[in-house]
Amino acid sequence: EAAARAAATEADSGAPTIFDKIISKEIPSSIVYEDDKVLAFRDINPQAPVHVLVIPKLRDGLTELGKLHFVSRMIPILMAEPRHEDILGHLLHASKIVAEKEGIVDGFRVVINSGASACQSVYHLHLHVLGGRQLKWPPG
Ligand code: DGP
Repeated sequence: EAAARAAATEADSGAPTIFDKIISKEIPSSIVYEDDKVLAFRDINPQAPVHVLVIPKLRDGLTELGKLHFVSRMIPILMAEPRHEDILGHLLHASKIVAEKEGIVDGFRVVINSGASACQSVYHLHLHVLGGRQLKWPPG
């Protein structure tokens, strides 16, 4: 648990993340859905038979926040303001499209790990879409 927290804190440097290279396709990923605003791709370390990440294409997870994303320890979802409602809603809607495409509409989970205490490891806003098995509650 301490190691996971340390890794999450380490990852929170404010620098561009691996997801920038996934968006630009410098790093290949298994894409499930893509449109002009979001990209959905399979998690490299799946925690369920279906484990897809949905991310906004613009760095820092939201839109138009400019230099803010270089501020260390900035948790993407905490940067949300009313003007970001469209992209936040778009991300949630995209998770529905992913669930339909992956055939998990009988039961699935959408998760945003936020900050070190939640073991966030990539500081680019992302929704986890998990399904394809019986999920337990509460999560660990
Ligand atoms: P979180 O802990 O919520 O920050 O989740 C980050 C997720 O990103 C984690 O489940 C693993 C995944 N991930 C990290 N690097 C890569 C990568 O290079 N490719 C893919 N497909 N997923 C990645």
